[in-house]
Parts: sequence; C-alpha cells; structure tokens
Amino acid sequence: MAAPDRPTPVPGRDGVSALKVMPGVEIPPPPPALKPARRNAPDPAAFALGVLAGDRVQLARAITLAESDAPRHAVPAADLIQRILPSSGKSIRIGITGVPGVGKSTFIERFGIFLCEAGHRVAVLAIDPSSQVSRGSVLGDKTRMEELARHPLAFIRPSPSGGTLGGVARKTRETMLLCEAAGFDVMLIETVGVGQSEITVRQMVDFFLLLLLPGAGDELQGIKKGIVEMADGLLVTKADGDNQLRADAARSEYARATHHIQSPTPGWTPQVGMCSAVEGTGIRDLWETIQKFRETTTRSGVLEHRRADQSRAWFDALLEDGLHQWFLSRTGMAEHVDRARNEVLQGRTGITAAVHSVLERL
Ligand SMILES: Nc1nc2c(ncn2[C@@H]2O[C@H](COP(=O)(O)OP(=O)(O)OP(=O)(O)O)[C@@H](O)[C@H]2O)c(=O)[nH]1
Ligand SMILES: [Mg+2]
Repeated sequence: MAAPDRPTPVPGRDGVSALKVMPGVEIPPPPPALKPARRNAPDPAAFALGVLAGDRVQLARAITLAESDAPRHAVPAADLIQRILPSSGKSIRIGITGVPGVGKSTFIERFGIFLCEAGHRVAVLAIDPSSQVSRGSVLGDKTRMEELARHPLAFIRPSPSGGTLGGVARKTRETMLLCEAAGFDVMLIETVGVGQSEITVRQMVDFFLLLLLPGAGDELQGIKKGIVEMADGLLVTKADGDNQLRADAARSEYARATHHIQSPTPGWTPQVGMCSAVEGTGIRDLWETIQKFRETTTRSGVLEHRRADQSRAWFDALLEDGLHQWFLSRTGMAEHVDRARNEVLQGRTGITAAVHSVLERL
C-alpha cells in the first residue's frame, strides 16, 4: 500500500501565512485595518450606507448580519438597525396567509409583478418557523417565483431559519426595516396558514390578507375563526375555469360571514374578493382595496396607532425575551429550573411554590 500523500500546507489555513511562504523574506506587519482579527468584523456604518443607497448586495449582507445568531454580531447588528431606522417605515406592509396549497406563492408572484410593473419596489419576505430544517419553503419558492425573482424592482428573501417563532419573527421584522430603508415601498410577508405564525405576522403588518380556496361550505375550510377575525381582506383564489362558480359562491358566503365578525381595524370593513393568479384577474381590485385601506386608516389615525401598538408589543416581547435569557444564564439557574419543574411533574410541589422557589434564588 502506498503511503498517504502528505497534504501540502495551504496558506491562510493550516497555520501558514501567505505572507511568509518565502523563507528569508520579511514582510512588515499589515496596517491596522487589514489585521486578520478585523477582516471579518462587519462594519455597520458601511452596511447602512449601502442599504440606504439601495445597493442590493449590501442589503443582502446587512440582512445576513441582522439574522445572525452569533453573539459577536449582536452589537453591530443593533447598530446597523439603529442607523437605518429613520429611513424605515414608509412602505405599506401586507401580510399574506392561507392553508398549504391555497395558492400563496402563485398569487405573490402575480401580485408582485403587477406592483413592479406599476413602478413599485416590492420585497417578499416570509415567516415560516418550520423552515429550521428545510431552509424554508420560500427558498424553493424563489425558484418557483422565477419571474418575480428576476425583476429588477423585486427582492425575495426566504424565511430565516432556526430558533423559535419569536426569533424568526425578530429577524423578519428587522429585514423588513432594512428593505424599507433600501427603498422598497411594498412589503409582502408570507406565512403558512398553520399554527401561531399568523398572529405574529398580524403583529407586524398594516393589512392582513387571508387567501381562501374556492370550495366554501367546508365550514371556513378548517380555518380557525380567529384567523378570519384577524383579516382586513379575504381573497378567494383560483377563480378560473371549472372553479369559477364555486369561487363566486365562496365569495358571497364569506362576504355574508364577515358581517358577523368584528373587524380587526376600527373604521374598516373587511373586504372579500376573488382572483385568479393564473389569469391575472382580481389583482388590480385587490390593490385598489389596499390603497383605500391605507388612505382610510391614515386619515383616521388608525394606522399610526396600529404601528405604535406593534412597536410597544415588540419592545415588551424583546425585553421579556432578554430577561428570560439573562435569568437562565445565571449560574446554576437552568438546572434549578429543571429540578423545580420535575418536582411539579412528580406531584411533590405545587406550581406556585415551585416558581417561587426559583425566583427566590435571584
Ligand atoms: N387554476 C388555478 N390554479 C392555481 C392558481 N394559483 C395557484 N394554483 C395552483 O395551486 C397549487 C398550489 O399553489 P401554490 O402557489 O404553490 O400554493 P401555496 O399556498 O404557496 O402552497 P404552499 O407553499 O404549499 O403553502 C399549484 O398547483 C398551483 O398551480 C390559480 O389562480 N388558478
Ligand atoms: Mg408556497
């Protein structure tokens, strides 16, 4: 058997400096800005300038920084958001939900292209907590939303992966602020129509749109009534071909149903429409509805109020998160919490007493 080849040391790796490969040649130390330790340090000021100039490459990098879970990125990421904050907030933020297969991706592609053709700059984001493993459905969608992805006025970013719904939401929210600062004036934020993520998206958008299949009668299609109650607009999809009649019937039924449901937005009655993303019908009407919504809620102050409420809730949630993490990071605390919880599960301590015993350690 031949002896294995000894691998050649690679400069920049294997502890070999590319600057010292020539024996006897002395290279002066690099100037401070090029010191290896700083090479990868993100520069929030430079990122912010790039984002504000609408540079897409810098925007993508800035988002990656904001999404990072690495503790060393926390400070520069916060600095970056701080710098772009005054230039954010000027878009109309639209949340889109619906059960799997209802036609979200197809609709977003068609709607997005419609908006781009009207001169808008559209960012498509997503919240999909299940994307921890698969890297997110929208990544696959980016290839499906081929035409929109290629459009120079559109920007598509898959759902951040990893972590809790709260963590994913924080990242998407900051991505939204960055996209706004980069000049995108319509945000389309998709979420899968299952679980808690609708509530989270509702908490970060102005207008919440629920897509519905053209087979009504199915008792709101297994959609929780609570989700219908969060919507500012309902849109029956696939209103084409054989589905046309059923879509019509579904639209009427939902229009009747919404009369009995309290609107999530004071002074606004949820509108029910239908569309075919394949044929492109109903898209313009929807956009007119959303513009009317924006005018109405801006005039009444409801929009400003909603955003203030959202910021307040967001602040409280982050503070709570931070406190929780800080609490568990205290020496021995995580173990103590586990022990106390086990005592409860084994019926040896009541819940209130167990929680007290944990808090007493502070
Ligand atoms: N006839 C018709 N079919 C449509 C329309 N929109 C979507 N579809 C079809 O419905 C199926 C599901 O569409 P998607 O856009 O992938 O649905 P989705 O909600 O994104 O699905 P998930 O990503 O799995 O949650 C596909 O086969 C589409 O071709 C439409 O307007 N008309
Ligand atoms: Mg999809």
